[in-house]
Amino acid sequence: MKSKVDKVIEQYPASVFKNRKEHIILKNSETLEPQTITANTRTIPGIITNRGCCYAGCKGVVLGPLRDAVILTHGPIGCGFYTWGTRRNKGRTRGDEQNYLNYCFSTDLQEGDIVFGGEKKLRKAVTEAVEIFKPSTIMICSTCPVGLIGDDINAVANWATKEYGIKCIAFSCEGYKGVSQSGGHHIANNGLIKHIIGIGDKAVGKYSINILGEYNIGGDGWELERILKKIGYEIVSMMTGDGTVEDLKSAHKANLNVVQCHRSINYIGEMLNTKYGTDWIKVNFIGVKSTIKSLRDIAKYFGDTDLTARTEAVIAEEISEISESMDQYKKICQGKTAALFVGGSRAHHYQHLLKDLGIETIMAGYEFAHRDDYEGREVIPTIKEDGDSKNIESIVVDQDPENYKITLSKERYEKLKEEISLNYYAGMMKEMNNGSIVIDDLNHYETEELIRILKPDIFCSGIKDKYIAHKAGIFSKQLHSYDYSGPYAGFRGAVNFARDITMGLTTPSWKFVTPPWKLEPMLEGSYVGR
Ligand code: CFM
Repeated sequence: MKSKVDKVIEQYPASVFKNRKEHIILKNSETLEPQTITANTRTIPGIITNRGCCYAGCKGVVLGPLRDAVILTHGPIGCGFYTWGTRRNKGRTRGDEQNYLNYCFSTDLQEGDIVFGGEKKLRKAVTEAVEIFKPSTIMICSTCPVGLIGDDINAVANWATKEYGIKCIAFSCEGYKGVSQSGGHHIANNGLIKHIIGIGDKAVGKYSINILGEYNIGGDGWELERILKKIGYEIVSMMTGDGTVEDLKSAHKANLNVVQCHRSINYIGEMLNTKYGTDWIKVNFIGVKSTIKSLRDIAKYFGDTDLTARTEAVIAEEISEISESMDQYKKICQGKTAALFVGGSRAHHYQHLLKDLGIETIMAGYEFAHRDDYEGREVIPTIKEDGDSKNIESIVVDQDPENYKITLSKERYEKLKEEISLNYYAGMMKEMNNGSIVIDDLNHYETEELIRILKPDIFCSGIKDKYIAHKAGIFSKQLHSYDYSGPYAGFRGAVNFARDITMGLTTPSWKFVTPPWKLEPMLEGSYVGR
């Protein structure tokens, strides 16, 4: 019998089929060979992809949430504007500190600047920012035309550092570099390691952690902070949701790095491990069961009886607060199916929360993840061609003689490695059900077709494709911005998500939409635009 994947693939012309075949996998738990997927390859021109650009990954994703840095976009105004706040990374001002999240800084390059060069304008913008806002840090982020005309943003950053005695860092994250956002993550991570992390000397306590790859979308980071502080952890820095450069400076002092989004920040996790000896563990705070597991794993790392007892007490308390609501919502959600398509980690993380509600994920895909995010870090040495490696710097760090420390003995490390994801991520594919579909860089045509063939009850994705699902009479939930809701992480977040999903599923609207495949004469093939 033909599989669902075959049915999709056979509709492609042979040339497209050749390009896409290795990006679509039908999970087969029986095969003894590990299943591999092709990922992180350049988008084929002409395909409508949901991916963003390198600048979006650097400025929009990793640097954007930092409150106390002026992040100056060197480019035409659209790039700055569209990466300003639309990702819903939230931040609260503490005391009289600097907070620039409300501002959008851009050099607003015009045609004349593109022809005659934009460096002068950039210097002027830096001067203006210094005079008006007096920031201690300015980060300059390049957009496509800046790379094309060759403005030397590093020279401007060096000049500003000397001239104004501030920290001014240049990020050459022109949109066309690498494959997508993921190249931008790498550039931002390199910059933070080179210029910021390691220069602070804040004294930290025994249970000190950094939270890596948590961007406080819809307030997720605040929910994690609430739970972790209740247990007794000290959060040295959050990278980078509601984060600050000031906190990042002392991130190397923390005793453990807790990694939420592996794709966007695994470079920092690894570099901190090599340079300072800090271990990282992969966690997932999306989902009730996975939050519990993550909290237990962190406690296991520290191996302290009191901390473990406190962890269990907090878990019990939190569960008693939410279980009644979760059970109510579960009654409605139970037995439904979901298809997920998000950037580089949420298509995995959200499977856990959906499972808590009795919803099965039948398809999951990433826009720009790498093979290790699908298959696990063990495949990294076998990745032949990394689409980002051509024009994105890979930096190598050495042990820091003064600050390198080892927290665990060799024996305890080896023992613990068998119990928890220590310096390791297993990827999404291993946890998926037999017969489910894993798909890389899903395009709009495939979105339409897979919705038509699989008919999931929920399609979780983003603003670019949400309405494709709605036109098919299928509820769609945005997992990037949460459709103005959230937080969805941790315990209280799980209830918010359950409520929103239940509302979406039970709204009568879907009954009023006739899916295009039920309309004559549109029985087969693509329906959007007809
Ligand atoms: Fe990580 Fe993210 Fe994601 Fe990502 Fe993103 Fe995002 Fe995302 Mo949108 S850092 S990879 S580049 S979890 S902005 S907070 S939701 S695509 S799945």
